[in-house]
Amino acid sequence: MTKHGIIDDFEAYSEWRKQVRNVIKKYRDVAKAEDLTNANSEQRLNQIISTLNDDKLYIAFVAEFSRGKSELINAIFFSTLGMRVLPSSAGRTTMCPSELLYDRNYEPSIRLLPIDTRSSGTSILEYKGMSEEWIEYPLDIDSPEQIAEALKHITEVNTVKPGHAENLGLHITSDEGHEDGLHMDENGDVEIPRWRHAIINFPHPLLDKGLVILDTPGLNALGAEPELTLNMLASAHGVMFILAADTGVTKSDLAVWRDHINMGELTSRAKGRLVILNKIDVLWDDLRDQDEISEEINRQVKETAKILNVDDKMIFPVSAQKALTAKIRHKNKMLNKSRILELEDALSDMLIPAKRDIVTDNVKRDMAEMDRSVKLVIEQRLAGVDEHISELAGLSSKNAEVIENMLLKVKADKEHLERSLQRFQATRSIFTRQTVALYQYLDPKVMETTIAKTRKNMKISFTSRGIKTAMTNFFSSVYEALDAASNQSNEIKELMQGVYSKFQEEHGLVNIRPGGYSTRIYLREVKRLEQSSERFVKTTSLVMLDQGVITERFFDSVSARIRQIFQKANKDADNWLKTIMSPMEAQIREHQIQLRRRLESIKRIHKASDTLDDRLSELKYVRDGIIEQGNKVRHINRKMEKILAADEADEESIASA
Ligand SMILES: Nc1nc2c(ncn2[C@@H]2O[C@H](COP(=O)(O)OP(=O)(O)OP(=O)(O)O)[C@@H](O)[C@H]2O)c(=O)[nH]1
Ligand SMILES: [Mg+2]
Repeated sequence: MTKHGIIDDFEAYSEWRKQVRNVIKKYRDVAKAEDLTNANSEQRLNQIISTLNDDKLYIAFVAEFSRGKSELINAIFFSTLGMRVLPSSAGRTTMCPSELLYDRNYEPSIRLLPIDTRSSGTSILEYKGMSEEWIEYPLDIDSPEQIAEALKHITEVNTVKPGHAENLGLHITSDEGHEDGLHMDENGDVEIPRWRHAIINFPHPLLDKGLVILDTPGLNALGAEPELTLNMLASAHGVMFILAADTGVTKSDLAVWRDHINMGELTSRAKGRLVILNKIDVLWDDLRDQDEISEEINRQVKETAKILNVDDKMIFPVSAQKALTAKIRHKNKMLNKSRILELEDALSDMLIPAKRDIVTDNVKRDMAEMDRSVKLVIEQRLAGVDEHISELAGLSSKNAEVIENMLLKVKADKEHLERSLQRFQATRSIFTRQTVALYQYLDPKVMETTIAKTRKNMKISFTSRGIKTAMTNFFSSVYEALDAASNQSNEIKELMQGVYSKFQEEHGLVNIRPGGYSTRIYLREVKRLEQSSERFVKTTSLVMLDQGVITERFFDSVSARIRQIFQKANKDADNWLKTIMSPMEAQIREHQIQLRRRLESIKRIHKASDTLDDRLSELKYVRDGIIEQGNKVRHINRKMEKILAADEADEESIASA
């Protein structure tokens, strides 16, 4: 088979994801048809399916201006449009961070968030939920020219007085030699971006399958919009850092690398980064032979690797511009020479298997939990029928007295269960009380108050030290809330464990141990934010004119992230509380059904309306049905395992099986 490019690999990955989704759907349908699920577990299964549906792969392109980020995106992803769609030109071009994605629920369009929204203290993330704040222009998907024209909006600027720029937290540099920052012109005006953020909704096949591309402006937007670094870059699966062969590694390239990409311990996902040495075509020289040129490129790669302190293999020399031309004009030789294919392979080798692993792990974990409770129900059904069979088989004759005794025993069992159920209802109210407390600790609204308080404290303390204290206090409150939630969830778990074991003891139900709720992942995320904040306080100098505004913007994005974490923690707690209750409820329901069935059948024998043999053969028939249920579930599970374990080469054989 030929070597796959990123486009083929990504298609194969989405095809695989579709298979995983389908097999889970099948599981859900079978389990439902066999009455092995309840409202909660169905909801959980649907959730797993919808997570697989909106599974996204984020790739961000980051660099100083004019290194060729936009051109590279055009070359890798958009050459099929037959032209350059993302604006790419000398000097500063992309003026606002631009997300390229596709959401079928919306018409193709470019949506732009005005720059003045920066003064509102509301994050981009939050604005995403307020469609009326964005200016929208439609895209005509049949006309690449119209698309290219509409995308030019991302290059737009406003000319304003410096005071206005400062109020928006945009940094003005007086140092002319400095590449980043805004400069004043001879009239004392500055050019600032017109837009704060752009979302391009475009039905490209890869975007449709969940790829999201983030093109960033070189114009120190990362510094100005901390949300990009804290949120979008931190959660990206891949970050591409671009350098240009004609400029080498400049001071400001290094600053971008150090501040936003190579953040050491802050980004544990070190493998999701690639360094691209673009514009190698400037080294193509007709007077030199191919070997000499390669040697020169290698030399630059080595030097770059040394400066950045990374492995040579992490650096990919390419020519984005030649690659785009070669792809559009179908020039194979030039395409090879552009070396873009090596980069595309590396990109997909790095991202797609990692993404598959994450999906596989999540599905395995979620489905194992689901499967345990389904199997418990089957086990219990089987045990119930078996008990019933041996009970009846023990009756050698229709001795009226024996049958009468049996009837009394089953009745007593049933009453016992009903009494336990009443107790269970009483526990339920304790349970509810405790869950309310848990929700309270994780309440995003409570966090809102803490955020507001911190913001106020920061406003009145303009020293680094004061800001540092406000931040430290803020993080302490966050940790406190998470700790309290953790303790509360342990209490709930213990309560439920007590209820479970009592039921097991008294009614011989299958042994289930409730799972726990862990705040570990949120703590890790908060820790990461805290580290970024510490770095921020340390590196933000007091010399900056607009430090107050910058700090505020920074805190806006920290708090937006915290808000997100609490929303997630809250939702997870909700799910956990459901999973902790539902196996218990499922078992009790099964137990009730069985007792009723036993009572019924003994009554019928008692009234001599049924013979013992009839009842026994009926029960054996029921038993076979239960075994068949187990087989069906096992069969789907095996299929799921096979799909999850398959590597790319096996895929077609599974798809056709
Ligand atoms: N020679 C050469 N020029 C390139 C290459 N890639 C991009 N360029 C040129 O470099 C300039 C900047 O390219 P852009 O794609 O706009 O760069 P960018 O990194 O997106 O820049 P900003 O949007 O300003 O941050 C344009 O004039 C491109 O034509 C390349 O591979 N070779
Ligand atoms: Mg650009």
